[in-house]
Amino acid sequence: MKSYITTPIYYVNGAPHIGHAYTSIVADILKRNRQAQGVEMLLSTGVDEHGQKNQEAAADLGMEISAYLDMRCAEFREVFDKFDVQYDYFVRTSRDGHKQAVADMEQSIFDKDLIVKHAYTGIYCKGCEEFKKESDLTEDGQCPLHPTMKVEQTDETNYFLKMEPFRERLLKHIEDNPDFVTPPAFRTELKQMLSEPLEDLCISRPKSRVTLGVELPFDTDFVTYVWFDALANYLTNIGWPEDGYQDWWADVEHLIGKDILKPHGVYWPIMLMAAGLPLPKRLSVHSHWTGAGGVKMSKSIGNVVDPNEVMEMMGVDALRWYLARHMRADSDSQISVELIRQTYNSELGNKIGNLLSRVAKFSNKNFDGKVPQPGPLTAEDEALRKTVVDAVAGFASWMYLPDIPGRVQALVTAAEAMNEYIDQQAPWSLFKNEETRERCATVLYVTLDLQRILFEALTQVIPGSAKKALEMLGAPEVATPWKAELDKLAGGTQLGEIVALFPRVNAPEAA
Ligand code: ME8
Repeated sequence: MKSYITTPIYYVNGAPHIGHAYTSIVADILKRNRQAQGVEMLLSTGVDEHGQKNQEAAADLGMEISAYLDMRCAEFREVFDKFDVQYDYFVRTSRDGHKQAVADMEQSIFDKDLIVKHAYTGIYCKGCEEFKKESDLTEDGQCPLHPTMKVEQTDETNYFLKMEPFRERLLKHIEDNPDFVTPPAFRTELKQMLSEPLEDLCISRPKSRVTLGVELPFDTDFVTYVWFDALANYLTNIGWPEDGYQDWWADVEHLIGKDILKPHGVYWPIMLMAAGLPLPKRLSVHSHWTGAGGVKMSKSIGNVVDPNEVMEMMGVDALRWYLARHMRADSDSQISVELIRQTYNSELGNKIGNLLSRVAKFSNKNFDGKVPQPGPLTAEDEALRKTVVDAVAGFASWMYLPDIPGRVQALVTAAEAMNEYIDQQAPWSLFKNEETRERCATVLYVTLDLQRILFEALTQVIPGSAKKALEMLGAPEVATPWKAELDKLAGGTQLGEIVALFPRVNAPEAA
């Protein structure tokens, strides 16, 4: 089986930030989850290089456009690489093959008389790269998503895709496929967007205003609207219109933030219907990260979380963990360096890392650097094994975006159960008497083997740290397909070098 996950392709009018890192990291978690089930995966992420705001950002820096795009593109790639995002395809919309395929799609829709040319007067938001209605704006006439970018009154002749002929069909598709948009709050929002007749979608920009884009195949005075071009990446990445793309397209999940529900839930399906192509299987929508206290992150407030700063202070997995664990399904979630630090210390440090280092160090010292040989198991041992295996199996079954926080919580619960067991069984006391030493070995064995299972599951969330933990345990390679299986860590296995996985990070001294 094949499965294809996409992230949005990000505008390069600024450096990558935590929101971009989030969607690409959760895409990576989903990819690893499905790969562990033996599914062949394709993950695409990348950058959206066209449009007015990228063009203006290059001009603001006084840079030549292609040098500017190369610079930003490298910054995005670097963040994804540092944060262990295993993308298979890094999208750049300036790629020739992409541009040609976009032109092919436009021509095919034009040939069906679904694209018309007419004059248009409207309000344009460069931030969204979209025309807005008065009712979309705030009381002082600004775009609520981009309050610092002034909207512009625009009066031009352009090409438009007819949308209304497809509205009923799209609504029916949403009705017939309850999982087309998840979580349900965004499905409701999308249905609301489709509850009234749709205006035609402007799919061109005159070259007098924007030059950075794909030239229209049927009128060279225009470039393609950046959203039309960008959305098409999902198909051009997998080789459309050449044969073979169908295998991936049959199971595609688009991950998006709620800010871009309309282009993905309205424009994209209608573009596909107009081109006579099947709709994607699933749109998984997430809310936004805000600063502490629910305040929008902004440079002027100084509450922007810089992924690189978090990495330097606590490592890559502190951020991956926080992002996976604390995004709520359909409401905004808070993030700050301090919140990440607290979660890192309390969960990764105290609950997961300390247990491993305590048990592995004790076994290393007292059992000749080896995994102790277990004796007969007690009811308590069996109960813990069942709790952990059930929790890990629950975590590891097929995951969609909104499932991630709950699934990660199940792993924390498993770690808590192990900590409780160790406190109750107290192997350190058992070791002191000759007659309870075998029991001590069994308790250590049970926890080491269960921690192996826990860290095998954690390779999907925090791959770098999980790999180190498995090396410490002397665990065999994680098999693919994988499932939670007991007793794969043999008694007598040589333990690896014991290192602190999540060393405590103290709050920076108050200035
Ligand atoms: O919209 N919290 O690009 P973009 C969570 N080029 N996620 C966030 C976020 C936040 N605070 N801020 C941004 C575009 N994101 C288009 C997309 S796709 C064919 C074209 C993430 O740079 C989230 O995934 O504005 C959001 O949808 C995306 O970045 C917007 O990125």
